[in-house]
Amino acid sequence: MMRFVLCAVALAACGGDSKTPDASSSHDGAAATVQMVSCPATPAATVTTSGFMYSPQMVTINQGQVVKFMPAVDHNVAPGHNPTDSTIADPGLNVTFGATTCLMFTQTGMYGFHCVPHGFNGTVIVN
Ligand SMILES: [Cu+2]
Repeated sequence: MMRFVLCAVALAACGGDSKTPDASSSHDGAAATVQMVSCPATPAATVTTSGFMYSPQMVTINQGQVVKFMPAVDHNVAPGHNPTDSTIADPGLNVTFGATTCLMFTQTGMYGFHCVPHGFNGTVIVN
């Protein structure tokens, strides 16, 4: 009887075929290192928009810290600078128009992002 129960549990654990959202399925095939997380009470930095720019346009944080993005309804956040430069265009660096989204940066580097309809840029430096 115990043996049967253990097998049933194992099957249940392995039987799920639900597809986990995977950033590696993005267009360039790169796995996202920037991850969406629940907003902490005190994020390391907050990026909003002011007119046609991010405010602030550049923030510096430490590895593993979280940036809270709050673009206005007519602006969004997409990976990389426009035009493309040497900043990291991480596929996880995405925020919908007007959405409040917290992103954790788990790797050091200089991450670029931009607003798609307007082309202005922002940068997160992760030390
Ligand atoms: Cu915009």
